[in-house]
Amino acid sequence: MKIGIVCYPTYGGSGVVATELGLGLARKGHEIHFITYRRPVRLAHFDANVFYHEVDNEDYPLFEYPPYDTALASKIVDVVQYSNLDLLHVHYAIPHAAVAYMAKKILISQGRYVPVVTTLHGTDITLVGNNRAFAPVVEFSINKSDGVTAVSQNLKDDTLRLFDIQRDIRVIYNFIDFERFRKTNKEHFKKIIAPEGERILAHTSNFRKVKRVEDVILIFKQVHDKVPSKLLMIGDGPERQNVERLSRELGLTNVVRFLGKQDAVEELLAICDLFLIPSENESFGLAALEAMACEVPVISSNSGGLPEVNIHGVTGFLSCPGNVDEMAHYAIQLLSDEEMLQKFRGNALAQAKRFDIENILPHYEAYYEEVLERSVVQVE
Ligand code: GMT
Repeated sequence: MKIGIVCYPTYGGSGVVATELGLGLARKGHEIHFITYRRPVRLAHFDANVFYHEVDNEDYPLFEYPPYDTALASKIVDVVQYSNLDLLHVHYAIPHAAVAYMAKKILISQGRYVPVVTTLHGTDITLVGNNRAFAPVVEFSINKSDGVTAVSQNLKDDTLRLFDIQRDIRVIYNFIDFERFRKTNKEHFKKIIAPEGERILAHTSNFRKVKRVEDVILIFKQVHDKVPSKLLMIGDGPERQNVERLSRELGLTNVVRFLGKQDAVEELLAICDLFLIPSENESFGLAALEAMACEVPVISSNSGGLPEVNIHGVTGFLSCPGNVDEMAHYAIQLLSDEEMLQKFRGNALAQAKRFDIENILPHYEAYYEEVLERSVVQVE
């Protein structure tokens, strides 16, 4: 199949999932065309089945906001025509589902039909999409997609609750590539971070409000008071300054390390004992899955799709968003009991295996086939 993939090329989960999906499909022999405004972070190596088309977003003094949507629609039309794509898969509804609809209409006017699959990732529905500034367009473009997938059952339920959706939404879970995310021996590195054998906790995110990054520091403060430990803060974003200040105020400067954006997160996870993700909302929690694949149990909130990934009392513990004391209690309990920690490590790996990319890719392939078949009938 020749598939066009549109996504945000950044460190965000949706861009990561879209890129890994494309690369996985390319390994299976599909021809993949990424259409993005910058080379996606994880698209680092040459692959004969992978093509990259950069959206040329021309700036002009008249524009306060360069018209990304128009540039993207034009690029999609161009790539579909000249690379002869069978299907377009857009990740993150805003604005990609609407832009894909416009491109589809232009192509129809040129006598060409390209079916569009939209994957909903979370904030495009729960946070931004639900905002009145975007809602009518989000609803319309979901309904006009030829296929719609959501990365968790919870996100599907939210979408149906928040919008008037007339089409079926298929749940296809996010996935993990065990070639990359697995526990490797990084003892030398562990000794540098925790020379006294301290426990190592980690958090990864884009440091936006929805992640409740302050809670990570507050939980760690309680843990550190009871268990010798270090915290790795991986990623960057708007809340970073606030949480750096908070960690200084709490006297944690020497035990919390802010590492910024990191490409090889798996190497850091390899030395960790516990992962913290106390988000206000999280449609799936790819970061939690990455930790679990590296045998790191998870203390998370119970919001969104997290309970579909992290199993309470098995792979970690879940509490209501904001319940810092309970999360700290669970963390201390787990880190103080070596036998329990080892058991949870094994459970985390076993649960992560359910989301192995090898198991999930066939679901996307089957869904593409289904959508293509439906589209042929429609066109006839
Ligand atoms: O979490 C973010 O702010 C980034 C966002 C994105 O669109 O990249 O992540 C969303 O998509 C990820 C991949 O499907 C999910 O794992 C995240 O849970 C989801 N984030 C939220 O729902 C807040």
